[in-house]
Amino acid sequence: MIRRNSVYRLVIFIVIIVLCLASLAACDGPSGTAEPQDRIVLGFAQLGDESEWRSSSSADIISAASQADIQLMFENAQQKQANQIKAIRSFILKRVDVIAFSPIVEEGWDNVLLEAKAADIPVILVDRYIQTDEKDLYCAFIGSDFKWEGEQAGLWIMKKFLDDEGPVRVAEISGTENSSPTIGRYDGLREAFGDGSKFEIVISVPGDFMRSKGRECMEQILEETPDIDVLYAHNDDMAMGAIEIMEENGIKPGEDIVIVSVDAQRSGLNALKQGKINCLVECSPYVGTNLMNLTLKVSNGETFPKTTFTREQVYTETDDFDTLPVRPYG
Ligand code: GZL
Repeated sequence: MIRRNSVYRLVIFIVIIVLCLASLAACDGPSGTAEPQDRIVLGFAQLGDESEWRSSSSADIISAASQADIQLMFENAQQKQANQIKAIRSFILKRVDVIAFSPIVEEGWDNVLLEAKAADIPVILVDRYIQTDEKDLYCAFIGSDFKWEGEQAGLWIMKKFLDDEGPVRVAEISGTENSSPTIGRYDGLREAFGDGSKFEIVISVPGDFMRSKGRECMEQILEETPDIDVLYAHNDDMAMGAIEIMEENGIKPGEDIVIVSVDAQRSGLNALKQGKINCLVECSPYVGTNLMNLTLKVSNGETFPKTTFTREQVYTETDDFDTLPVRPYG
């Protein structure tokens, strides 16, 4: 009897131990709630703070990362490619899950992106493209179609001067040399005009997307080609700098010189309402949410689009200004 009782007690003891172990395994944490999965870590190398657009881009990415519960490592390269490369290398050393960046210029990325590839860390291009002969240095692109933007600027100018027999003299203040937006906006305008058109691009000066350089460029334009009909600026900041110089020289922006700009951020939209800019081609910096969704897909091995273009439109002097967008940042 004693023997049967002790066996019985042993069996009960073992069953209790097994049940306790099973319940511990089922309980994910002290509160019984699931331990938070390790958050995905995204390393983002922003190119700088050169413009209102860039500030909006940074704010949007930071906000979207927080909402997506993605741990964001954010580095600002202050418009230096070497700093962007250094930031990407730091992300590789830290073994982030995904790297994303806005390449300040199109070339010079092969070495660092080959290092990311060797470390098996996927790279997403945001905003701007790269030129490379290497394969698979990045897995996706999110941003704008810059050539489309340039074409829209050209088409609007052609419509504006439809009844003018020409020549129509156009001055251009372009963005950062060898960057995707500058290349696309430069080519797009010229393709819209076509060969032998009445539109003559009499001067093109690089303004690096900065307001201060937009001022310098406009001073150079007034010195070298004073009688222009149109100013085409590759972004609002340079257009605003040019407008300051025009007004300082007694020139009425939007009247004496027709102005077309790209971005349509706050300063551009305000100038449109004031009649100082005649046409704005939108370039959207608001890719944060798309970038986070893409980061999650890439990191989780799900299918994802190789290219995601932002939706953009054209705002002009004839629009109902009450319908113009209100910008969340910038
Ligand atoms: C365009 C972006 C450009 C903006 C500028 O996608 O790269 O850079 O048009 C910004 O305002 O500086």
